[in-house]
Amino acid sequence: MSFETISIIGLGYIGLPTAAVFASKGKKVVGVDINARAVETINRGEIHIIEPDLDRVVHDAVARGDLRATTKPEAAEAFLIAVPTPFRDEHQPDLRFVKAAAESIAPVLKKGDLVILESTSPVGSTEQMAEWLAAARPDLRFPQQSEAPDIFIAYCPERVLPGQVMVELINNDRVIGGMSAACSARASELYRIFLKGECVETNARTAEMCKLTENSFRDVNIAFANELSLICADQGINVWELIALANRHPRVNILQPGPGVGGHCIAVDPWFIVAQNPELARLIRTAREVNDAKPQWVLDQVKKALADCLVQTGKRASELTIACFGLAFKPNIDDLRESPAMGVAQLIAEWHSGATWVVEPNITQIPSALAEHATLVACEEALNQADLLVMLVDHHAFRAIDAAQVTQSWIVDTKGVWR
Ligand code: SAJ
Repeated sequence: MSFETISIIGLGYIGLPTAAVFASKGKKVVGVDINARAVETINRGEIHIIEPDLDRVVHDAVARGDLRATTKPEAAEAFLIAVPTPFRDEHQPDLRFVKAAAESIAPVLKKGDLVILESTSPVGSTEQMAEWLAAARPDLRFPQQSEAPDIFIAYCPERVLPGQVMVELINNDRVIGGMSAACSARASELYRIFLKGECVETNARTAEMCKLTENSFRDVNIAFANELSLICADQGINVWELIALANRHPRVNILQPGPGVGGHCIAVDPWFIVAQNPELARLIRTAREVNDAKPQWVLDQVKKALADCLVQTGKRASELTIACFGLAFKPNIDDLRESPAMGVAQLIAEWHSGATWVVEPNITQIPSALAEHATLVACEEALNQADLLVMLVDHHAFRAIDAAQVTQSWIVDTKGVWR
């Protein structure tokens, strides 16, 4: 049976692009979100998130009548759940939104439907979701109850890079973790509607762990680079040169240090592994701790540089201006959420008695968290007038600055731009 109507629950950074891509293939897509404003925005053919090319695809799909948003689930042949899975205190995963999404679709489920969980989730979440669905619909048979179920269920994690979602969504291979082989086959059929990459089938638990593993792999590797940056600073070695040299080895590929690790995934997902296996996940936990400690270390470097500046210039701290370059959570985007650069800028602004300036070419207004203690200035002004420069995000615009324009003697460079 082909899928004529597809419902996406959660119209955020993953759900909305996925909805738009199915609609672009001529499917009738019903997007569901509890945020009424997001629903209204989408139904006007506009978007409430920032992602290159998404606006055009959503606009066209809504204009053709293939994509429609609502706050209440409706009948469909396939349901994809793409809601947030944050963590609570002590880094314990919080599945409350998955539960609410499952319970909201339960009343409209019918024999033959497919339910897919896409949200990053701890191992066992898909089985848990299946239990919630079964409890709500005792009249239907689920994969944990029958080899010939009425409802097919799979876990299929998203793995797209923010900023390149519309390309990666279509081209990346997809891990398909069905609760049975039949569930996997059904889910693969769904993704093949738009996927150019391969559907690689496995079971639900392996697929859940696979998603967590991918982001933990990156976190551990960034932690290695961040730890090297601390050791090199202590040893008087340029970490950027060191990494470039080590990476000349055919089997070495070290990532880049920075002010810490941000975003909504890499700094979160490893904790899901740690929460389930606290005794065993020692390296994964330590990597998180190393990366989370980096902003404070950067502040300490700034304090040392300012102390030196005070001695050399004979000025008071209140007379000196510190300029922070970059606030986004990574280069060439305007997303400031969960950004270590924001964290460092805040630490500096709250500690420093003089002026703190921030340069962020991707925004036009200072974020409220910084407004009280910092000022947004143009790049030129910071280069011409600030006493101490702190490089936090290696945006293209900053890499393009001519070395002759950077005349300050006091620089803390977390990205190796002004090495
Ligand atoms: N970072 C470094 N050094 C590096 C690379 C990254 O410090 O060498 C920092 C970035 O500045 C940023 C953080 O790490 O603060 C995360 O950035 P990222 O580009 O590594 O990843 P995200 O969070 O944008 O997207 C990741 C991706 N996962 C992997 O690459 C394994 C993406 O494919 C996932 O879909 C996404 O998480 C997600 O949604 O889980």
